[in-house]
Amino acid sequence: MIPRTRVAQVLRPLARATASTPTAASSRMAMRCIATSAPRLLSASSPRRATKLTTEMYPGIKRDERFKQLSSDDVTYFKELLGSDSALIDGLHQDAAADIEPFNEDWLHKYKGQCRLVLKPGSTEDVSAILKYCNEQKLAVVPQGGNTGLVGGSVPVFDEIVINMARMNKIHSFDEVSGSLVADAGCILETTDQYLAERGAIFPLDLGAKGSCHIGGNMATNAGGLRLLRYGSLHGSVLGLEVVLPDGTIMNDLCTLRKNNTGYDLKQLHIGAEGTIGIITKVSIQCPRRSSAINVAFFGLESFEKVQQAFREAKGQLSEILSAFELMDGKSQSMVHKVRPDSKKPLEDEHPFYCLIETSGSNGEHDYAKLESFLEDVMTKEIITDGVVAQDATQLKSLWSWREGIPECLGHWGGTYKYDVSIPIQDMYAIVDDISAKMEEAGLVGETDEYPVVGVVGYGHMGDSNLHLNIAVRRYDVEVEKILEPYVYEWIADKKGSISAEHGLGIAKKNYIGYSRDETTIGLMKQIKNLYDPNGIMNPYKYV
Ligand code: FAD
Ligand code: 2HG
Ligand code: ZN
Repeated sequence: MIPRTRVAQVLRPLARATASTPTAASSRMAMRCIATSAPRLLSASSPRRATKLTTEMYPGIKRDERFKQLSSDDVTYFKELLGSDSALIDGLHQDAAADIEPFNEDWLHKYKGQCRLVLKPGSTEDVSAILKYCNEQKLAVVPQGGNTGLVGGSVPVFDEIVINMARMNKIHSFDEVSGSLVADAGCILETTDQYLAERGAIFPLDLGAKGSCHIGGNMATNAGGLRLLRYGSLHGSVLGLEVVLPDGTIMNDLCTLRKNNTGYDLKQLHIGAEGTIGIITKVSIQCPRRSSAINVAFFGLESFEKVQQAFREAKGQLSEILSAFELMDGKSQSMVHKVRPDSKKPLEDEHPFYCLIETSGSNGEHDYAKLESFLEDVMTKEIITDGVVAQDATQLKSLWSWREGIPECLGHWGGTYKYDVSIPIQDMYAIVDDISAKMEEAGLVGETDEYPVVGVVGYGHMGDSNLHLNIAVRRYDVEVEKILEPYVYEWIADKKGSISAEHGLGIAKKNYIGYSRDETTIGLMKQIKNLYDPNGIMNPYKYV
């Protein structure tokens, strides 16, 4: 049983707020605005191999003959339209491979396209003119935000033109009474959240890639992230969107009201459409008040059964102040530690499972009392084995880094196979043990370079029954893939789970959609795609 003194040692009351002195709670809140990791910065020692072209990895995909090859005339048209050299990267007339590479290759270094033109529109009208032209000329395009997507959706497969939204990054308005924010799609999530923090509000989404991803990309993927448990899905918080359709038509549905039942809610189709039926250019979103008291606790537990018990207790006892309940298995934490040996581990001993709980409320003393009594209760009941609570902003950030840093650390050895699944909660972790055993049996896991697999880990958003099954590898390897697919998808379908809880389909899961959607639903999706994009120019070879 966890010694009670340990919790007594680590917990202390929050300082009271005064007008002039920053409190522990307010400094914690400020700290949460700071990105804990810059997603593109993999450790310099990462032994990364050159990324293969997607067309080599997927030899079955053929270039769609309906699409025109890019010509000099096309490039001239776009140069005149955008009017500035910095708004375009021309790889047709010059060798711009190095400049184009960051737009051609995904964050995982798993997918690599052959694009020779990157366009960076500066306005909705630019996007409209680009798409109108591309649609008439049958030039295929890939909308791109921060390029942090994990399913290969944000990069071309063949020579599609990349339309990168980074230059459209203005915040247009924020109503401090209603909480509605209107901003360009290319605003970086973290920057937008900082803007809101200065006004006492919070963006209702947070994720590890916040320093790079765009809010337009977040909408296009219907990103879930670390606090869906508290703020809900973007389908609920988005109030309106401005979207440019594939023929250049601008759909202005930038409503700033919470209630609007006048007809079909067309914006919902674009949330999670992954750039296949239009380009989101502006977002209107409901932003809650930022909590003034934030606490983070980190515990070790001896079984997944205990994790479920802790979650049930947390929901019951912390109810309205619970803002995150994240799960990490022991293996994921030891791999983070291997990559960052200088970071002090939150708990001295090793545990099979860890959880991170965050509370966010408006009354520090009340929240503290609730958290303290929750922790005492779960320790007394021997649900958790050991635990710590952040005492200041630095500790809070450090505890979160053990969770948020997992995707980046797992990439350290060369690559990661990622499965992002929803499974009924009682079965959520079993797939990790199952895949781990299969990899071991096949002799694919080991410490040295001859073994492709470094480790099989599970972590994720326990509060949403969303597990991230990750297989960290030294190289992408066909023997590993044979074990994983379609087995993982069959496993999920058998449990009536979802093969894509939050990252989307992209190219990675296009062929597996049938494991989570029936034929009628897929048929309707295809009709919608054809209705909006009859020439198929938007993000081809992906999604449905
Ligand atoms: P991109 O990667 O550029 O694009 C993603 C898709 O959206 C592509 O299909 C692209 O064509 C389309 N798209 C982009 N912008 C637009 C636009 N303006 N209009 C139309 N289509 C567009 N995801 C989660 O859900 N939860 C997480 O917790 C989470 N954590 C992550 C942590 C790390 C370290 C990393 C690297 C990724 C994480 N992701 C997570 C995945 C990724 O960050 C999200 O999917 C994010 O929403 C993608 O935004 P982006 O701007 O980078 O989009
Ligand atoms: C997270 O929750 C992200 O950290 C990324 O969704 C998960 O990399 C992954 O598999
Ligand atoms: Zn996630």
